[in-house]
Amino acid sequence: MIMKDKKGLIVGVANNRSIAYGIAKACKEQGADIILTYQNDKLKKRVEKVAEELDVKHIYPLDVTNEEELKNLKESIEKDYGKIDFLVHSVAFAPREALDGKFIDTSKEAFKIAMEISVYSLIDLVRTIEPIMNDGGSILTLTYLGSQRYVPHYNVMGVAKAALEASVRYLAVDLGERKIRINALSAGPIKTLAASGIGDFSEILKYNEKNSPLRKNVTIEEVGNSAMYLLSDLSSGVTAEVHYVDAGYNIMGMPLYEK
Ligand code: 0WD
Repeated sequence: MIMKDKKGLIVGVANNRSIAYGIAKACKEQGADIILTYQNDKLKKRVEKVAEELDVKHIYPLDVTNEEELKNLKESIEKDYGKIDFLVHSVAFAPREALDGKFIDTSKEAFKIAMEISVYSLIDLVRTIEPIMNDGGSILTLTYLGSQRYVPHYNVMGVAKAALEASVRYLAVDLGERKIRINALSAGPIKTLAASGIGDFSEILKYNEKNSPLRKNVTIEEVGNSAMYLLSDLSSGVTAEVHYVDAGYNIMGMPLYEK
């Protein structure tokens, strides 16, 4: 049991198709004790279902833009669990109109929202939770190739993910003093609630399946297993890294074609 005696907070489960659910399940299967949050009352029921399945004792409300909820979360975890060993940030959002059409038309408002929810939330969450993490703990956030390359419709979210990956590097130095590690996992496209907001997402899925070295799309189980490695002591020498779990798609310089 790779995660035996480890306790961890996983933020970003919306339902049982979420990447965060795949991560929670993989960690649970390896013996971890999981703590979950729900964004709002609309999502609470679905998170409760996941909690029941994964034997999660407590779920707490957390909208990452709500400082009061964040403060309460830290206090509740400290009271109910004591110190924890790992933290997963699997949250992103941009207004729908910014994920379609041209990047040049991104409004200042959409830019601010995308940066606040998808990037600043990591810094805020890490600063708040770090005092209740054990030395040698591990933190993981979720990113996407759109941070490095042009991907149709990803637009402002690509810019946010670039800022997220840079934040991981800066946080890694601050956290390294306590041997706490932080990494980003860059997942290939997966059909989830968040992904359904991206224009023509099914085309992106088809293209990746056809053109990745493994000729397939990845599953939340595959992402979950790789995430579990990064959250476990098996990766104790790894920090500030962006790890691709995308069936190899990121190395392609040209689409595959049939002769
Ligand atoms: O193809 C994909 N699905 C990929 C997703 C490829 C590569 C990376 N990712 C990233 C996403 O950008 C995100 O950072 O993985 C992370 C998780 O996304 P997901 O699993 O694809 O999507 P989903 O199941 O919808 O979970 C994201 C959740 C939200 O769901 P909705 O769809 O309702 O926005 O993030 C949470 C929420 O539960 N979330 C928030 N949580 C707290 N406070 C907030 C907020 N303000 N906003 C969104």
